[in-house]
Amino acid sequence: MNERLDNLLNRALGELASSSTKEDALKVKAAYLGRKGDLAILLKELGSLPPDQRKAAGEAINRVKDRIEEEAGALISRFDDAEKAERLSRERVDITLPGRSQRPGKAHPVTQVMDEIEAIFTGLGFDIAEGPEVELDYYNFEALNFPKDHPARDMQDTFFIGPDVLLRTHTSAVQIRVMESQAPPLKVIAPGTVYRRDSDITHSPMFHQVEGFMVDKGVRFTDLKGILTLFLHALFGEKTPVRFRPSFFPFTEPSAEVDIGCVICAGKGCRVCKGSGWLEILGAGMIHPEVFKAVKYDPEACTGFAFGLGVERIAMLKFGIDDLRLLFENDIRFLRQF
Ligand code: 2NM
Repeated sequence: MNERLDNLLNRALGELASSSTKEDALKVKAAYLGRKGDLAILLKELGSLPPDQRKAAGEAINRVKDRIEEEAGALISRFDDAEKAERLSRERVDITLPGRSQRPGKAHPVTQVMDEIEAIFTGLGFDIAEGPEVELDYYNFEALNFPKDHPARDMQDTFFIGPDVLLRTHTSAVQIRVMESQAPPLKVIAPGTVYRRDSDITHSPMFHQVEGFMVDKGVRFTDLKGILTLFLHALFGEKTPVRFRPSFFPFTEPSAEVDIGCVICAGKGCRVCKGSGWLEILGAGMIHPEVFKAVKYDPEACTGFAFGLGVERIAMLKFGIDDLRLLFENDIRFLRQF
């Protein structure tokens, strides 16, 4: 019996030693320790031994069984450890790789300039007002003292929706609505989208304006000059030259156009300022008594100034954009630059 056990143990250890996979090792283990394995056969034979030899033989079989179990178990867990180590290195995650970054979105250059203009005027105590883009002829023209035959009212310049309904051509219409519903003193700007039947390299049928006004007892042309000069210095820099030229608008008297020294050539004369050294940037004036009458203000009791500007033009000058159409194409490669 002992010799058979020794042989069996040696064979088992030899087969385990030459197992190259976990599956091989499991087969060897089953062949010796399984229910129909070699050791089970020896155990069955115990009954045929003389009674005085059974105990020692049983213990010997158990020692061999324990030894094979121990060796097989150790080998199988070495295969398990090797497989785990291989999987860990194959599935390794490199936590030092930089993450995929996301570009934050930002405001369109026209919106950026609009926000900046609003910040300057709210800093001076102005309120912000809004109004409808589909407007009545009355608010867009009539109350603003545009004569019935004024060329701006022409079908050629204005998008009419009906005989008395149109797309607003300026945000001055908002100013009329504000004055109609509130008494002076008032300091208000109206930023917004406006529409004109104009489309070429320098005109878009849809563009943006900021118009503003201030009404109180004793507002003078010097207030207009002071506030607009301060505004232009805030927007283009303290050293920017500013000049006022006489002009004409139906809703103001007297009226002025406001120029700044050319930001492109510093006043030397270039293509953008057409050699003059100056850029027209604002229209302004003292609000016409007829406008006050339309909103039922007493022109003898209060005075006011008003102004208007085009946002796209200012954005082009501030950012050095030479083609208006770039502002409307929404090409992400262009927009990312601002
Ligand atoms: C301009 C030029 C001059 C203007 C006038 C008014 C109102 F409603 F108060 F009469 N709002 N905006 C005005 C005056 C606008 O734009 C070139």
